[in-house]
Amino acid sequence: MQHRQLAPFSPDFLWGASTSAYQVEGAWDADGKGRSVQDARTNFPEGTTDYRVAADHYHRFAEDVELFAELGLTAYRFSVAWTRIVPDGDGEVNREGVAFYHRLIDALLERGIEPVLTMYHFDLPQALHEKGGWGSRATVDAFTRYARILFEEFGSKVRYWLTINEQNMMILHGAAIGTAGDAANPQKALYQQNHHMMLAQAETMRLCHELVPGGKIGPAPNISVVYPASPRPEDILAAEDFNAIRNWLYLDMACRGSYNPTAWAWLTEKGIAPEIADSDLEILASGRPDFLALNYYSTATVAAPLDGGGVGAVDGADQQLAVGEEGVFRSVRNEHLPVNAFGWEIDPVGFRTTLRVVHDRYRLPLLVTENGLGAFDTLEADGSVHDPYRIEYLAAHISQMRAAVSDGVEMLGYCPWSAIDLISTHQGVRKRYGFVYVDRDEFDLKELKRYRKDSFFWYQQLIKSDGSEV
Ligand code: BGP
Repeated sequence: MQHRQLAPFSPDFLWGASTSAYQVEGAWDADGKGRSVQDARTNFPEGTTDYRVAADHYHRFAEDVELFAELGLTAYRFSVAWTRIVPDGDGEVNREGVAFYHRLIDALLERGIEPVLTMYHFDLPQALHEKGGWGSRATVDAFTRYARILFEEFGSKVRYWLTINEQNMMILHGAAIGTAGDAANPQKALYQQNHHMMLAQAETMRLCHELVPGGKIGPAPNISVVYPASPRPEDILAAEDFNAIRNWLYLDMACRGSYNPTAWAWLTEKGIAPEIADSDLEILASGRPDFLALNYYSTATVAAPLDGGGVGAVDGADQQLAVGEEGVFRSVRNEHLPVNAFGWEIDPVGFRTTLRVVHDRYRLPLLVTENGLGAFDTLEADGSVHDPYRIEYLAAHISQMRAAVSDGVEMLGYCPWSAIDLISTHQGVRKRYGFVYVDRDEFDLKELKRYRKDSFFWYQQLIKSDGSEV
């Protein structure tokens, strides 16, 4: 639909930006912090670095928050490292870790920046991992206890809470994100982990409403609509199936407290359905989100499986590149879409469609917690960074988000990835997303000095205009 006049963004729309603890903080063992699975990770692709220093935000957060204020952010989405708060996941509380997030949150609030707190972003405590991780029910209790600590500590300061970042990607791309482990039936193990995360999430949402007056909480999966490769009914069915497996499994559970029927049929058919205890259903039904957060980078396009088998897996699959599923769908390249330097398709219109479909399905306000372009940036001799490609990407997505608002979608805000350069989940430092350039290479830390990119000044102007000057 074309609108003759686009609706404005509301004046209290949150114009933010995002990071996650293990990708930005560094200081991986400072001040009593425990090791997370990310700190213990050794399977980094050749040429990439680890997260031990990252952007050294832990030591430079004050300078970074100043930059965020100058940028004009009205929200900042960050994650708390579970291992700073409870180093071994379920034991003693580390007061120094708690104090760090108080300092960060206070600095944000002093500058009128709304903190949006993710409780868990890919960095499970290594000690819990060694005891079975999300495969064990004990991790549900450890997470709920950790959540309670966060609510009690920060509940008077933080209004917006996110439970688990991209739970669906941890399950669908367990090998890429490091959750797969080496169980005899890795997929079954992953869906058992998934079930436990769902329980932890439901308990946490319920707890938030009990402990944080006025607090708002939601899940933060990676959601994008799945297109059929053609109008062939079999392709449309394949797209519906993958929509159920990729998207609705997670959002139906968060919003309705039950398994999506199509996804459940697939889990049962494959023999990978999780074990469910009687009391689980009650727990799952007891938590409800106040809004839905979602990360969006691109859409997926799929076709019906071939008779002779074959799923069209994409080489080097990461969290955005779909892999197929034998007998269900195969992934195909969408020839209508350009790709970025890392093979991810770029689809701003798909963003509008995704926002509409999710809003229509669940009728909850939406908060975009990630969207952005990973690219190779160049720091010029005069300290400038020219990133017109990033501006183009963000402008196109913001325009489509405005169209979605005009279509009737209720939006709380937009937090693109990322506020500042940080370590990519898969491609190290060289794949940059930030508005602020951090001067370091993969292995040469240099001085980690901060530089404002062209996109910084562009986003600053956009925020000043309440999103009207895209
Ligand atoms: C999402 C993650 C982020 C971030 C982003 C970009 O899946 O939630 O943590 O990494 O993707 O991905 P990448 O760094 O692999 O380009």
